[in-house]
Amino acid sequence: MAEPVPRVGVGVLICKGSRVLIGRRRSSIGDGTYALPGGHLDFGETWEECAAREVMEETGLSIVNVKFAHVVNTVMRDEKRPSHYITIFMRGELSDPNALPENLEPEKCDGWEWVEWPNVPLPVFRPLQSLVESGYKLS
Ligand code: 8DG
Ligand code: MG
Ligand code: MG
Repeated sequence: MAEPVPRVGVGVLICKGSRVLIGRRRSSIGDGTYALPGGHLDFGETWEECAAREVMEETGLSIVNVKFAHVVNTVMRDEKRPSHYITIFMRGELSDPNALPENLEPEKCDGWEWVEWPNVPLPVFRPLQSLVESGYKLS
């Protein structure tokens, strides 16, 4: 098998006042942990495009004012699939403040909920834990 390489993940803080959208992962990486909507950066994509696309694919929500928030480097050797991610965290707001999230990929996520940042339920997905520990503030 080819030597594994670091990959780029994009995690999205969908900000609704002081709350963000969180879901429990169903995946070979971080299974059962709480994470932000997001996914892999596709070839040729901007970070903003990737953030908006993944949020739409996973929640059906449209986001605006998408901006860079933070970046972390995470080596996860102890996962079912050992991996190394550079995670670009982006932030955005709902284009319709009354829109409700849908769980459009139920095989990958148990469901979405709004939580008060930075009080993410445990256990937290490692890259998101690093974001919390960085002291990142929404405002
Ligand atoms: P894709 O392969 O369809 O692009 O993505 P996905 O099916 O949505 O995969 P994902 O597991 O949600 O995201 C891809 C990888 O991105 C994931 O295996 C690990 C990495 N990743 C981070 N941080 C975050 C995060 O905060 N949220 C999400 N969803 N993924 C993240 O490194
Ligand atoms: Mg996805
Ligand atoms: Mg995803």
